[in-house]
Amino acid sequence: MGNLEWWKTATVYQIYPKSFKDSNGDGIGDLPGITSRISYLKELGIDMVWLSPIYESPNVDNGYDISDYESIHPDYGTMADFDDLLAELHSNQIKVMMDLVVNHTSDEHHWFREACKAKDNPYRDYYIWRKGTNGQPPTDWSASFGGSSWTYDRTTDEYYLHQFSKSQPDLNWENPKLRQEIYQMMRFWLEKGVDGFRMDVINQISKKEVLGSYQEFELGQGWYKALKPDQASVHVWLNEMNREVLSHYDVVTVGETPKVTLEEALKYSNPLRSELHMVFQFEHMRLDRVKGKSKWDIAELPLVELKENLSKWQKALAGKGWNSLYWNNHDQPRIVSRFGNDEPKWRTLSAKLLAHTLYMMQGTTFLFQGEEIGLPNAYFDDIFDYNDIESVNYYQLKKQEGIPDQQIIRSLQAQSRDNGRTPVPWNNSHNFGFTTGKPWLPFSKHSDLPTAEDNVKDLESVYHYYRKLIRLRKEQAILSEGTYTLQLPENNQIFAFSRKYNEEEWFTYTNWSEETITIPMQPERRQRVIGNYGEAFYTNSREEELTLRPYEAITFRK
Ligand code: ISL
Ligand code: CA
Repeated sequence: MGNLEWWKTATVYQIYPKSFKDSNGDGIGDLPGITSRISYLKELGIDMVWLSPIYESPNVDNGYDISDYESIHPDYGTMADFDDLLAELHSNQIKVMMDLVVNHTSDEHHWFREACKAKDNPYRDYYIWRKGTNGQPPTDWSASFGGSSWTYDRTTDEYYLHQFSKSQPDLNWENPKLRQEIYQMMRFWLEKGVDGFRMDVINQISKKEVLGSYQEFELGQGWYKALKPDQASVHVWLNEMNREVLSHYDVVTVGETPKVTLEEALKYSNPLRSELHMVFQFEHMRLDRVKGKSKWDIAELPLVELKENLSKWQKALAGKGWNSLYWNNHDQPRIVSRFGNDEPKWRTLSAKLLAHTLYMMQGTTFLFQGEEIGLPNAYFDDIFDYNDIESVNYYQLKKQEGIPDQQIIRSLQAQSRDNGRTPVPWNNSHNFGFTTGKPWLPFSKHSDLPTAEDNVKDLESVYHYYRKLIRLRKEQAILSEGTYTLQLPENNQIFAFSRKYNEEEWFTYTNWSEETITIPMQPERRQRVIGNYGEAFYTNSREEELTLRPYEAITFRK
């Protein structure tokens, strides 16, 4: 392969530390737990680990509310445990990406405590303050997890802005001193040797342009519509961050950018602009809902729209920016339960199909813990099992509106962020080998839970399929560099596309249904690269046709 940047053929594995592996029996996953599983990660073949926040935090939003950026939460261990983990991963050629949460801090952060003391406190301007109007918040914007996005501070008689919970006050990026503090904190981690950052809601750090306008919004959606992301200054600040910090180290960066458009993603990931390497876009995560409604109004996935959408991103960023490729993270339901089929009969096949489809595209692949074994959704049917602040607030709100429990639980089962946060089942021993104590969150209630150990033993498992795909992406330049063309765009059961690189051409066919389907195919395309039904494919079909079995995924080369 040519001089392609290493991260273009890489797979990044996201760890949600709380649920990965507990080492001391307190029911909470921790850093030594991660260190104890490095050989599992190494075998899988991943290049980099992204750690969800491990910093000091009151855990109102499970660590996305940070009270000290430069210390480790005691639940996860000590700084020495972190240094060990980093060294061990590095000696296994696995890089480390940290979660950078700098749109907001926790309200327990020292900066915010100071800021609340007085209007002339030196930290006051690290946050965003406005006067109320007639005893009401300055605007009627709603926060992401419910309630107003303004909270009143009695001492100084002003409101502070928060796009998320009231325990997550938004930082004021207009303040150059604040920006320098953040850059200094980033250097602290870079000097330790970390290899990159995933930047939480980074496209929402600029608010100046919209402060001052008043609009009415539905609860939980307000900030989306009011506080427009991707303002011009975001690009200016990222460029500054790049110049002052990132460019001095060998790092990879990915911005989490909810609501990002193609046009904006092209800016963030254009190498000539020196901002980020890539962003997480969310359009494909919003297709299985009632149009115009919130994520809780679930609908069936329209495959044709998913194909259109992913293909649009493939086409538009090719040669101009770079795509991230993901199905799962700690905010999303499990993909095998969501876009696949988690009935015992189909779970393995459909999990492989989902992996296959994504890993044949162009971009950097992100794999979320548990996805590599086909872990299904949580299926909690008791409201007390839910932990996530967004889910709990949603339940309370709907309850007040008089919506029956059953209906609320149905939405939570489909969309709760807890779906992605259940502990990893490692083996079939007590508590699935995750902890000797009581797990902080129940395991998935699905009747047929896969375990990591069974997956490793079984060469036909989802895990081994991911292994093959991850390796293929490193060996085959066509996957990182080839052009992409959607095939059969109108077909609502088959997702098919081709890749082309120099003289080489690959054709991927995936059947997203339980039916056996025959489609036209040129006869010369019959050299199999990889498929989820093992070696054989339907050879008894006519030469110019291909028959795909339920959830079959296969790639041919010409
Ligand atoms: O999960 C969501 C709502 O269902 C998303 O809209 C999510 O809030 C958004 O993608 C931002 O997520 C990130 O920042 C949040 C944190 O709660 C998420 O876990 C994090 O990934 C605030 O820090
Ligand atoms: Ca622990």
